[in-house]
Amino acid sequence: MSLAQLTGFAREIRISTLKSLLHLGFGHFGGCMSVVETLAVLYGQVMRIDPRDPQWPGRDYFVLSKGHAGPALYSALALKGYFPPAMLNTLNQNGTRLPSHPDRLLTPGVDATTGSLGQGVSIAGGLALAHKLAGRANRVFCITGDGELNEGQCWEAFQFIAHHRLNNLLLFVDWNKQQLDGATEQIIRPFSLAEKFAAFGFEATTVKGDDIAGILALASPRQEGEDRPRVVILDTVKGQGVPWLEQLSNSHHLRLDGQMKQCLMASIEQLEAHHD
Ligand SMILES: Cc1ncc(C[n+]2csc(CCOP(=O)(O)OP(=O)(O)O)c2C)c(N)n1
Ligand SMILES: [Mg+2]
Repeated sequence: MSLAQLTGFAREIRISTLKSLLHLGFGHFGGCMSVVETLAVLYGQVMRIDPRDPQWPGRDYFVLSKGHAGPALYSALALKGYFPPAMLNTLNQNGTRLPSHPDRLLTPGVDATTGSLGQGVSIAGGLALAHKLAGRANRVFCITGDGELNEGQCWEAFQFIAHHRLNNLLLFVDWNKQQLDGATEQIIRPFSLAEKFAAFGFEATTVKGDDIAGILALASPRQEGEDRPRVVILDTVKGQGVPWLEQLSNSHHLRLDGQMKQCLMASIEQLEAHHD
């Protein structure tokens, strides 16, 4: 996809995610919005995948370690053709194949079951090691949240990933500066993520989380000899791309009241009216 197409794909993911959450009436709005552009780059351009054959052994793998952003992933998958977009209206309903958090046994295209924060990073490390040991070219992509980094398990996994020189794994941190119950600075101060990752053996780069060209440039495969795994710190805003959500300090999980529904419908209309 061209940059313009990726921008359009991101907008489609954003609209579709907002619609599915509006239909449900509640959900993790803020953290879904902040990963939209990264999902667009990965699913629109970077990952080798075959939506007609979700289990294709040669595919690249994706682990949404911040599993509460599942609805954004589902929209990307539906738009890529893994399943009919109409299924998005079953989000988080009884009997659905789209639970609020991803389940690899339920949803075509979901490679890892996540939602318990910290665990996805370890799963991604294990997948990357398995591919490397087998001499396979599959890559592994993983998105973790900045609040999720409070989990000690993440840092165990990062040591493991760097020790095993898993340069076939690309890690993204959604640095939206907010977690469930407030600002990350207030809850457990993260200090410099880039310096911490560098100390853990990663090559760390920060990019604006809506800079599609910048994210794309950092997602290229590591070259021969570039043994350090790469982490891309996404400088995002919780609620990204939806102005009234960006203003909220509590967009982590919203149960929509009448006024919020109106705001959301207006935002969807604006996004739908916009053409690049
Ligand atoms: C082990 C575990 N503890 C607590 C939770 C509840 N929980 C869900 S999201 C969240 C906050 C995560 O913050 P962050 O990673 O910054 O997410 P984002 O801002 O990207 O939405 C918490 C505490 C969980 N899912 N798993
Ligand atoms: Mg966060």
